Amino acid sequence: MKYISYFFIAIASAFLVILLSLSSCSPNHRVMTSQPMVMEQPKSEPQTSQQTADATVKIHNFKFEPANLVLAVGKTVQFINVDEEPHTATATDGTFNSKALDTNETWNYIATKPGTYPYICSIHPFMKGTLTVTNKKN
Ligand SMILES: [Cu+2]
Repeated sequence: MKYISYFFIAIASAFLVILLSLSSCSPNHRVMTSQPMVMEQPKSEPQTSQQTADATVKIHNFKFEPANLVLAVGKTVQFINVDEEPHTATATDGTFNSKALDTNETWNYIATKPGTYPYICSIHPFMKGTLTVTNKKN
């Protein structure tokens, strides 16, 4: 008789283990099926950097195009790198520094002080350009 009761206890505990594993599975399943639908926020932010730029310098084939740009004070120049290589627009006197721009990345600089600012790409210092900021209000 002793052995039979042990046998039943063993069966009962095995049954309990099965029940527990089933019940621990079912909440996971419920969570997966009843997850609320999250609507994605529409990304319709306008590219303001494009609208506010008054001039553009394209960085193309390891060159600044145009290499010489004249800009009135208060105006914005946008640098855009269309090369596969990263480039920067870095004034040699430290007035501005775009940091590295990846392909198709843009960087805007607002001309704040009249003067002539030679600049290079700090990654490829043979790349040279000049930004001239004038006093004109046009
Ligand atoms: Cu470069």
